[in-house]
Amino acid sequence: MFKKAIVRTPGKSIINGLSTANLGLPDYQKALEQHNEYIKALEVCGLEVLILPADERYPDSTFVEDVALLTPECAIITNPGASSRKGEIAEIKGVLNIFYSKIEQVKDPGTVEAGDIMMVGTHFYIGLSERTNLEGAQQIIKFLEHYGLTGSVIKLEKVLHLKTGVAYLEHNNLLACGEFVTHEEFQKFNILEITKDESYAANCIWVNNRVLIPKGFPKARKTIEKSGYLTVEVDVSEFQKLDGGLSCLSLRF
Ligand code: CIR
Repeated sequence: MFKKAIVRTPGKSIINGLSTANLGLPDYQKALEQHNEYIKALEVCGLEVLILPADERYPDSTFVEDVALLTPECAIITNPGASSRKGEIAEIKGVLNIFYSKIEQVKDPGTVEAGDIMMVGTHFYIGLSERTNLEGAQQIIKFLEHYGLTGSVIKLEKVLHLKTGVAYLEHNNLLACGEFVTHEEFQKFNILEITKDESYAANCIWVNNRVLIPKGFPKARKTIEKSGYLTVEVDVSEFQKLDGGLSCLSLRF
């Protein structure tokens, strides 16, 4: 169970965020409203949410998930592969000091964005992507092993981050889309398939027996509800325009 979450309010500079989505520019006001709804949804799931102020210097800083991996044993600050996002790590350090006494940090030439890391109990799958390299993944695995946890790497073919296409919903259930549906490493899970036309909905988050899902993906919602979960729908259209999903918007621990 998670108790807390950290989020960062989007800034006006969000319109300059990185994107491959081709869905147009995000609307700042709408993004703010959606962010508030997202916070409320986390609170509905029982989380106490720490809301960090907007940081205009970093257009993608609302995607706070990417800059740290939070485990029950330690926090690991990442080293984003996107150069425009590197400065975000200095900002998160001070915040994590409040909650964690054990803090590690990925160093160059290793790069990692934690959207590439999926936690399954005490094991962490690390996607090798354009943002996360093998050196970075190996540093993460070393830190994890130091604290009695484990990690392994998964090669990505098409998606931005591992969790763009896969989400662990506990109880051995794995939401998966595209390249991950038949991925060898994931066949031990009960795969709940998300069809390609609703691929954005593969990025859901399990929070204390509920599943937050993006608004507007009825097939995905049905699949998840049929598996016994209560869902909470959140409209995150403005973040989708920047390739960001539900998981990217918070650090949950
Ligand atoms: C980026 O490209 O870095 C942001 N526009 C989106 C980050 C999404 N984060 C995630 O999937 N964990």
